[in-house]
Amino acid sequence: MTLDLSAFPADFSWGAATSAYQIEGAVDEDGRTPSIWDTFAATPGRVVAGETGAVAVDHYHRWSDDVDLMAGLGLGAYRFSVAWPRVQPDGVGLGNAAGIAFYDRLVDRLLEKGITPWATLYHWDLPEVLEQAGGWPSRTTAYAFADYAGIVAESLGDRVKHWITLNEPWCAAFLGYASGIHAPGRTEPAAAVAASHHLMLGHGLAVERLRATVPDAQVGVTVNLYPVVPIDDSGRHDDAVRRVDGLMNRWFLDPLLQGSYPQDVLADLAPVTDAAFILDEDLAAICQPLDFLGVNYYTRHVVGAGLWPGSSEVRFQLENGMPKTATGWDVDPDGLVEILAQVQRDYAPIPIYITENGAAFDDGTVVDGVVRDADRVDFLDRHLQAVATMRQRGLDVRGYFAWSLMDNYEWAEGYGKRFGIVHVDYDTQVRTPKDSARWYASVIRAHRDATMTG
Ligand code: IFM
Repeated sequence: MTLDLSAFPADFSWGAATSAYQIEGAVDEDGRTPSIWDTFAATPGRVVAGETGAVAVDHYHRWSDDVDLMAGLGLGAYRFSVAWPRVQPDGVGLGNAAGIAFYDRLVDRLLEKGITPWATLYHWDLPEVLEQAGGWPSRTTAYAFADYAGIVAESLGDRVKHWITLNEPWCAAFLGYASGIHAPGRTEPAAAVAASHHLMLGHGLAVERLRATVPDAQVGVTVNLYPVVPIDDSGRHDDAVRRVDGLMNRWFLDPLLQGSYPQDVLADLAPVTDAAFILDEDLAAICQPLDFLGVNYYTRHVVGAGLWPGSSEVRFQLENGMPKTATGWDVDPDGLVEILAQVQRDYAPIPIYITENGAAFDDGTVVDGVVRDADRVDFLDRHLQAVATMRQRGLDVRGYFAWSLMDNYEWAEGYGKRFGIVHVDYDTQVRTPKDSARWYASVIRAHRDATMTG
């Protein structure tokens, strides 16, 4: 282990994360209606091998064993997401008691086991009925999201004190509505920009509901951040860096934390949209005081200017000599230091939680109850060391959630990419902690022992 545990305070949160559509299955039980992911996954050609989350890892039925599994690993916190179409099947109006009851049971059991529940309100499963009404490009979806947040807060807020409004709004907006590789699969750049704005507006309105309903709540939002660097130091690629950093990082961080959109990105977007959907009062609504910022980190982007002189078109360099995960992403723990340093440099101090970090690798199979995943152990070790480094540099990082607790449905990649620290046999649903889960449990134990005796 390269990890220096002395950098982590006694109350550091050691967690793991999942999301509803990726693990629950049971898509038509107890009143749940389709989400955009049910529709998307059922559309031929959208997901590798046509796989869907209809069964996923059957967590909807196996939640109790799964909580035992978490307790066995010594997790102090569990980040899950609430399925909007389970809790409010019509996307508007009343909550669905049977759907809410599932999260009631889950939360109660987590608390019984001494595991702090962290609820994410939106991890990409918009009720299909709301997409039919316009989806996130429509302003009404932001208001609907606030109402849904109110329902969940009223149901769980007596016990859940840690809330994340959105997971990775960049993905929801730009993969969902621009590239179309995620649900709902639209390829409308202007709509994607509107979607990003309405997601953030929905966040701001949801924060108000959460605060009104759960006065002692810790409320934040999770963004996926990437350090962006040029292909070379010639200076030729600086504008490409600015553009990609602008749209992937600053487009979200600036309004959420500073109450303004980056002017350079608005200018970049001018050929795509006049941004008339941004109303005067919106930025104040978006920029709510937050208790923490959730950061998901997976990799960096290496970018260059277009292939012909004077072109502003950005290209991503994929073959750059870095080791890769099974999804083809660079393994780059230094990138976590860099992006956290960027947040520390550019924004007012705010507590940070790493709400996702992890990697897909082509793990071995289960042999005698063991799964060897040395790549993942090394990955987690080095990324946690990056967190330690930033703590030593004064950044207030308060917790870390491994992505993911268990193998699950990796969106358009289907089940082929395994991110879990716990292996799932998709035929039998048997869970087997991988070496990485055992390693993570040993880190948590060692930290607990050191801070109790120290
Ligand atoms: O599986 C996803 C998760 O849903 C959101 N963040 C990235 C993970 C890996 O791709």
